Amino acid sequence: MTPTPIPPPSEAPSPTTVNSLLAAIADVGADPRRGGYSRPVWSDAERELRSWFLAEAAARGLETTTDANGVLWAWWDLPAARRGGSLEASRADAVVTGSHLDSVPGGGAFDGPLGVASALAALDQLVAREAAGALHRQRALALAVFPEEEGSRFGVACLGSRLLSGAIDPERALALTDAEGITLGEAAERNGLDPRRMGPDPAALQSIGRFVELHVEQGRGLDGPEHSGPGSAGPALAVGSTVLGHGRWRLSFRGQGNHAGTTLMQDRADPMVAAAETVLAVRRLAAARPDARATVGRISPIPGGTNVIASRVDLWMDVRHAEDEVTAALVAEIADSARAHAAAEGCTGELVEESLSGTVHFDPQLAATLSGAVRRTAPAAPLLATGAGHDAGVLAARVPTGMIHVRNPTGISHAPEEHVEDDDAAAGVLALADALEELL
Ligand code: HGY
Ligand code: MN
Ligand code: MN
Ligand code: MN
Repeated sequence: MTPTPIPPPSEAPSPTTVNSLLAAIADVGADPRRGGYSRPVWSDAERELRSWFLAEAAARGLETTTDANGVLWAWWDLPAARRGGSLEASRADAVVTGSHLDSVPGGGAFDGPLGVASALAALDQLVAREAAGALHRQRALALAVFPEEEGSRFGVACLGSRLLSGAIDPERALALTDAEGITLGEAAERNGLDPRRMGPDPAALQSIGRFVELHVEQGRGLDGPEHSGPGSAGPALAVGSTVLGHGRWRLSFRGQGNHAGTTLMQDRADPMVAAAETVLAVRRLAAARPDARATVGRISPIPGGTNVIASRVDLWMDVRHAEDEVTAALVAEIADSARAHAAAEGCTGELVEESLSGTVHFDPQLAATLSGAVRRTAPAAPLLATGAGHDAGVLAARVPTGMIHVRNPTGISHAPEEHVEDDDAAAGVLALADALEELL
């Protein structure tokens, strides 16, 4: 059941609209088995969130479209009298804000939806300011929702923004498969898109004069236990400075499938053992490089029977570091270790790169503008380097892009404990509205 849209407040909108917006979707995609939310792209849950966003946007009189790559757009156009040309021309060089609605398996309530809800709530602020004669904007504003930001279904993060901006070969993207073997092309077609039209979208890129993504802080950068403990007086907001370079690799170990009861220990070529040794090596090798992060979050034995020695084991690795050369060197070290552990078990080991993004430095001028605006609400707002990837990190390669991060007192993300206090969410809305006003 799609939640009924919350009508925008009649009086001067309260900045806490964001919390009631999030409350309206609090049950969508809840995952009792894992905890938190599981909202893979084009799942029933994510489709319900898309409908929620489109209804909220329509309730605000925004014209909504879905582009060839499945990105949702909601337009707050310039009044006709101020366009100085066609509607289409007025949508070039617009200001765009938004985020994503898909989640990791068992993810938190805020990663993605906070940015989308805050964009709707900030729009309410700006509409009220324009109605009161306090905002004289020169540009259109668009709210955008990017599909498959987490890469949880098809394995490559920020797939929507990569396709739109030409950061991934469309043929390669369309051939990516999910756990059921469904390709991105097939899933897109089932959801009303034409795979032949998916890929670089110059018109959409031209629309994005500036892109600002508000996002929950996903580590301890603002207010985690190591800094000042929950509820401290630390800054509620930060402005993004960089996004850590990161990549995903698949390691495949092949051995000899066999019977768990009849195969003596000395007669085995067990890829699960090679994989387990490699998981430990990943931690040891990453810990030896300051500020490197390497994670094995997913492992899959084939055939996967309790009384069966696996014939193959795939594990997926996420490696990140501020210097791309360090990421490359660490991955090479891990690959060597994997091949050595495989050989020691009479198995083979293979490394396949699935995605790689270099470290992104946001547009300094835009970051300065955002800082000036954000510090009206949060005077101590620092610049923050984030270890989390974002659509903003992908778009930054093509258009001036910035981020606003909102305090997460638990310092935990991609898990049910991810949290944002109501007051901090409200501060984020005000800061986003002020920042957008500067850009409009
Ligand atoms: O993986 C990331 O950093 C992001 O949440 N997609
Ligand atoms: Mn996110
Ligand atoms: Mn995420
Ligand atoms: Mn993101």
